Parts: sequence; structure tokens; C-alpha cells
Amino acid sequence: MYYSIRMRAAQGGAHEEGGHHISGAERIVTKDELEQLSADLVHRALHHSKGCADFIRLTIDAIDEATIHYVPALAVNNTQVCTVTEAYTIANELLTAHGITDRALQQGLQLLRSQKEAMRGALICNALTGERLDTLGNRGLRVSRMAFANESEACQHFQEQGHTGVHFQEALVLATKVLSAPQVIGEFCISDDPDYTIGYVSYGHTYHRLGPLKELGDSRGGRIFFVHPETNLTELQEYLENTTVLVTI
Ligand code: PML
Ligand code: MG
Repeated sequence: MYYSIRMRAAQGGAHEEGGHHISGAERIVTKDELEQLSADLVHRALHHSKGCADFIRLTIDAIDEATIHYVPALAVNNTQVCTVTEAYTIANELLTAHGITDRALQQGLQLLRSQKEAMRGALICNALTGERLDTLGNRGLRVSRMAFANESEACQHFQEQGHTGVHFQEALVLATKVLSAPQVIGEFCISDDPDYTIGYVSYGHTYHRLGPLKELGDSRGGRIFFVHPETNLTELQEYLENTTVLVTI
């Protein structure tokens, strides 16, 4: 039996009451792992670089194994440069070579930067025009119900390629699920953690780590999913939020 466990934490009250987002994470685990992981996620909410949460919501529910989709992990690439400007130039080259227009990228980034409060979820933008397609406001679309099929094996595999850390591991799982949706062409992600300057772009079958995408101490981040202009948003949202995906290596 598998369980989905999700944590979201905020400061100044619950997210829906205007609290400031501190942290969110999730896993899919067996019954034996559930207690320890619950404690780990609470610890994370209480000891985060963005502050100590005063609202923590843990949600746990069992998953029907017959409904699980298995998706192979994206291939990982890595480019670290000296300046934020250089990293943006590379992000632009990669995404525009893979079906996202420069106009869409600029518009998406402009939308992301103009949000008053860090978004918990992602902006959905038209890959040709950059127009925002979702109507989810500051919440954005929150991808959920995903994990590595075998976490220790996957972490070992990527560690051997030089890729470590919980930011990387969680982001690779999320990006793999996102790109497995046929409507999605690519993604741009900047971490919202002030002490984490590496982000990524993903496209095709690749997760491309890039840094620095911002200066240290900056907690403005977020995600943009670039989609086909004809995307059925209800279907996309249903898949990304509710279908369980286990990522294999
Ligand atoms: C986040 O903070 O949620 C995004 C993390 C991006 C990780 C990038 C990487 O290290 O590969
Ligand atoms: Mg974060």
C-alpha cells in the first residue's frame, strides 16, 4: 500500500488567509516510512531559510496502485556560469531552440516578477505569446502526487553523475511529471529559497540545471510552464494535480 504525503507551511496564518508561503513538499511512501517522513517534513517547515512556519498542513492519503503512472526521469544537464545575466542568456537559447518563443519567455518572466507575493504554484503560459492561460491567481497550479519510484536508488544514481541535494531531487521529479504532460513544451524555474541560486529549464527529455539565476538573498522565484496554445487547461490541471506519477531511472 502506498500513501501520498503532502506538507505546506506558511507564516502569518494559512495560505488561504494571506499567510506568507514558507515551504511545501511531498512524497509517495509505504506505510512503514510514513511516521518518519511526517516528522522530517514538519522539521523542514520549522527550520526553513524563509523563516519558521506558524501554519503547517500535512495531508496523507492512500493511493490506489492501479492508477499509478510510471515515467522515466529526464536526462540531467548542468551549466554553471559567473553571472545571472549569462545564465538568463543560456536559458533563453535553450528554450527558444525548443519551441518557446523569446516573446513568450520575456512575457512569462515579466508576469512572474510582477506577482506581489511568491507563488506556491506555477504560471501556465502560452509558449508562443506568453499570455497567462490559468486563472489560479497567486496560488498558481500546484503539481502534486509525484515521487521517485525508488528514492534511494535514484539519489545514488544522480549522485554518481554529480547531482545531489533535496532541491535538485524534488525539482527533477516535478519537472519530469510536468514534461510528461503532452500539453507542456517546457518549463522555467527559479528557486524561491533565498540561499539557493540554482534553477533550471526543462524541454524535450532534458532537465537543464542553470545557475546563478538570481543573487543570493533574493527570495523571488517561481515556475512557468509553457504550453501549446490549444491546451485544455482542465485536463492539464487534473493530470498535474491529481494523477500519481512515480519517476523511474
Ligand atoms: C525550488 O526551490 O523549489 C526549486 C529548486 C530548483 C532546483 C534546481 C536544481 O538544483 O537542479
Ligand atoms: Mg523552495
